[in-house]
Amino acid sequence: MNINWFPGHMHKARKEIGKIIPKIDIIIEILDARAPETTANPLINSFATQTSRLKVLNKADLADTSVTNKWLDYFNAQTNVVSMVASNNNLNATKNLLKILPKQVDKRNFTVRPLTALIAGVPNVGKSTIINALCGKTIAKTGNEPAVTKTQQRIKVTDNILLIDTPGFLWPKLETSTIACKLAALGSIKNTAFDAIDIAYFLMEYFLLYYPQEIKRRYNLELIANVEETIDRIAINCGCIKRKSVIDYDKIAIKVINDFRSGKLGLISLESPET
Ligand SMILES: Nc1nc2c(ncn2[C@@H]2O[C@H](COP(=O)(O)OP(=O)(O)OP(=O)(O)O)[C@@H](O)[C@H]2O)c(=O)[nH]1
Ligand SMILES: [Mg+2]
Repeated sequence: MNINWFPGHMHKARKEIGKIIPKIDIIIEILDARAPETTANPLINSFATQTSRLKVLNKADLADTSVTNKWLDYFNAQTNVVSMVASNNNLNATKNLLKILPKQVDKRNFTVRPLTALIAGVPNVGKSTIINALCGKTIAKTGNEPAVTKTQQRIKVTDNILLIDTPGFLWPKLETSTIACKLAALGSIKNTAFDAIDIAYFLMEYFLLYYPQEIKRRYNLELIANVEETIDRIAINCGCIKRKSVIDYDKIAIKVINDFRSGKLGLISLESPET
């Protein structure tokens, strides 16, 4: 399966980030805690080898906590990288960012020129939401779809800290279909750019391997069969049937994807440092 979604505004966003990198004290890379490796944009590495880096595993409220802890250990063991978790439902965790930031950059007088941090990441990981949480009010536009932020926005969160919100962007060629499927499942690729049925089967194969209990519980299944049969049974249990008893695969696929995205399946991670 080939999913590529790199519209013009992403190309522009990438160029504009490249231009301001020399004026940045630190890059705050927002990752999705459910897939911190897949949501790490390789283009950010390419133009910021010298700039210090803080990785934030956001949406931790949706991820498998034990896996997230493994990711934190994994990243914190790397040189020049500090990582932390953030989530919608734990404001204290997110606000921790303001305490960690000054410790990660070279000391200078921030009252003369504020500490300037660039918030970057793939679409829909929660960059603008984090900025709003830090400000305590809605300043940046957010939305449950990719490519909500279209231009850079500078926001002074304290007298000494300036954050720059940026539009999420991907990279022109997604190397493997696994990467593309995960980005699609997480909502970083526009829904119209992929086939929901492909993504639902991809997810179900993974869930049956790593999270079968969650699938049984959510869809009232007694036994787990193979992927095809499981999707068919779920469709029947959820009433995703068209006329003449034919399964509505589009409808059940969208349901499975949405159940994963919203956390209705439970706390699930799509990758761990070991895999
Ligand atoms: N469950 C959960 N949802 C979150 C969290 N952070 C953000 N969201 C949701 O994720 C969606 C995307 O958030 P945004 O802040 O717009 O994401 P963004 O990274 O700025 O996206 P672009 O501007 O499109 O690149 C919104 O529906 C948010 O409410 C979180 O920690 N937990
Ligand atoms: Mg945004």
